[in-house]
Amino acid sequence: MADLQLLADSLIKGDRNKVVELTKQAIEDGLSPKDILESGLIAGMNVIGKRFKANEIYVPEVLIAARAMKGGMEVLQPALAKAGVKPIATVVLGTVKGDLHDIGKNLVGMMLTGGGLRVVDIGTDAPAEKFVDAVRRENADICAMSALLTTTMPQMKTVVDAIRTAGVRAKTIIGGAPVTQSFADEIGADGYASDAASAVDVVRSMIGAA
Ligand code: B1M
Repeated sequence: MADLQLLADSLIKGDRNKVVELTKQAIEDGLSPKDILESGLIAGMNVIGKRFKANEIYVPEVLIAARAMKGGMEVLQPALAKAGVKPIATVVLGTVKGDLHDIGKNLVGMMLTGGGLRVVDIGTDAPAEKFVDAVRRENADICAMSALLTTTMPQMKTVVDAIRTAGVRAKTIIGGAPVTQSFADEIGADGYASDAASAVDVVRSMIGAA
């Protein structure tokens, strides 16, 4: 019988092959796709998030765990769709106009995916219209922005304003090395997170799923 704790532990170790094998086995054994996702893959990713936040592990370990998670998700996705399991919310994520840094953004995306959210990544150097279009198209709950340059931080206000003017229901969250809570307050963003693991907690509380 498939062991979901072993699945979570294998994800924490970043053992992609084992994660793929155990996910397949769990499906074959008839476990519910929702349980495999929540008690296996997401449970493992939650541990990674907590350890990353506590500085017990660093970016490479998170990336390796996220790769393992992706392997498991590829196997699980068709079963989830068949079972009608929906992601808890949709997040449009991008790095703002003028900014090409994407390592942190990608980490945030991986952690959000690991937290059970659907992430639509619109890439780097994304102007406000691209955020608004994606939020509309995907009927997104959250519009998430990353910026690594002090010179591109003002773009976040442009996006926050554009989202508001567009009249879409999405809430906004910002982050990135130079970004602070007080800047988020100043530009009227709904949320701020200092790191990828915190982004999951903040987004979950923004959608009332904390
Ligand atoms: Co650039 N760069 N860079 N760079 N770069 C910085 C940011 C800089 C601090 C270096 C320095 O001078 N000490 C500096 C910015 C100075 C400033 O504005 N105050 C800088 C500069 C000046 C530049 C250029 C202008 C250099 C030049 O060409 N003269 C240029 C700009 C290009 C552009 O964007 N238009 C440039 C270019 C580049 C590279 C292309 C070479 C490369 C980027 C490669 C890539 O991303 N694919 C690069 C890199 C790698 C860096 C440093 C060294 C590392 C950034 C990084 O990836 N960190 C950086 C110096 C540094 O930070 N030590 C630097 C690791 C990553 C995991 O952390 O992105 O902070 P971070 O993400 C964290 C959190 O911030 C948070 O979670 C992540 C994980 O916990 N987070 C969020 C991020 N987004 C979030 C969103 C959220 C929530 C949390 O909610 C939505």
